Amino acid sequence: MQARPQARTGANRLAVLPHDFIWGASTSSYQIEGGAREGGRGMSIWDTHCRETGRISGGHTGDAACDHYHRYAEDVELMRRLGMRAYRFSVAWPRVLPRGMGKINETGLDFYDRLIDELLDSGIEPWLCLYHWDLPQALDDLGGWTNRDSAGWFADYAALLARRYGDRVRRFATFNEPSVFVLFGYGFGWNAPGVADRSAYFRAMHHVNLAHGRAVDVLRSLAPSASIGAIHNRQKCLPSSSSPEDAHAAALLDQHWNRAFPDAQILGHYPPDLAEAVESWTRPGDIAQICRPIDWFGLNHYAPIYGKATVAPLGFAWGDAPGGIERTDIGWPIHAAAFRDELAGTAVRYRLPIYVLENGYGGREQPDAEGRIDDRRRIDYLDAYIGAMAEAVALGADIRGYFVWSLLDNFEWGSGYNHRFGIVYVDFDSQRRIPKASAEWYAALIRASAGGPPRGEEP
Ligand code: GCO
Repeated sequence: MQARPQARTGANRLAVLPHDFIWGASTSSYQIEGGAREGGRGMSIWDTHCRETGRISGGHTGDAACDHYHRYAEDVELMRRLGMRAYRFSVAWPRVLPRGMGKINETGLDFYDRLIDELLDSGIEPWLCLYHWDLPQALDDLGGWTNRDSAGWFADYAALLARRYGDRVRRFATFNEPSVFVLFGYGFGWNAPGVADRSAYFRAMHHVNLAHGRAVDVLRSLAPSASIGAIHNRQKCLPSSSSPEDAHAAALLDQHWNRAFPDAQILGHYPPDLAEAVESWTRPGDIAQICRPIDWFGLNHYAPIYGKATVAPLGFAWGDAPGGIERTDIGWPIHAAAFRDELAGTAVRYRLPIYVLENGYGGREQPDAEGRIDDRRRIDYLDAYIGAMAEAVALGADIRGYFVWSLLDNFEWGSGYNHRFGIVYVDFDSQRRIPKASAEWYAALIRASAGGPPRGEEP
């Protein structure tokens, strides 16, 4: 048994957190479920993407992933043992509607019934994300998010989930990181469906926003106790160099990366440099349909990102961080103060309760000779970032939960299984789970988090 690490974020720093502060973990369907050909599941755009040569490191796919489809009870027990109060997961749209619409797959619905019931029986609150990037391939064949009908497809999918799970699930997130899957999937072409086209990018941006608003209406009407939000990445956008061109590119990247979706969904307008570009796809009443009242802001954050000048159609390119900064084992910058500032800024801009629904450390750790994983760098990262979150609370940000990314090492998109984000190690050959030192540290932190004064009614 590994030495039980003391929570270095002193309990006194956590005293600013509300007494009902929620500690949890997050995952996503394509990254952990596996069972890609089981139980009637249909193809997703990521099944297709992984089969395109050169797309994924090592030719890895999500076919087996963490085999959560079969091992979900074991994984829920892990969370219970670690003292987690909540679990954010996503439903694989093609597992419940194999062609994205029409014929329902009862076996797929049954899987999430079992998962939700296992969580509730273990005293863990299910947080259900409707979409974490695995669009049914059959809908992509109809244009996917570039097709304005996608808002209706998504609303019908939301209705199916609300009717089936609304009696047991209160927390619903419409989308995970829309700016990432739209920019990387339709702007840069790096992620599924691998399109790099300016027009497709802005059509997808607007239709995903429309789909969000349509789903909020459906959830409100079919799951009356629903507490609804959306999950957005919020990261400071910095220039790769001191050139004025890179500064302009970073400012433009900020509008696309941080504001294209929350500004439309919460403030009721697109950022200035995007409004004209989406105008072609906007119809009267669209903004009112997009901007529907929600209950909380889901915030994902790892590190600042960098923009640089380019002649490419979007006017910015993905830049590198300058040398000489601290980085994780997979090269991501470490900058806890930027997290604090992002939380404080988000609280002021959107004036919603905030739940941190992703934050974590990407590494490459392997078990030592005794089979232990002493991931000290992950503990240091989590300690620094949770401390920064507490500082943001002390500055007045209404932050009500923290969900570590991730419970398990999992399929990290283009990096396959090479980048490990779990506090629990997964041996992908045997599917054995090994809690890392960070898991025990996180459990100790949860116990130490006495929390401060109540904050009134939860949203
Ligand atoms: C994202 C996704 C997660 C990632 C995690 C680490 O932000 O890309 O929400 O699916 O796995 O953020 O990159």
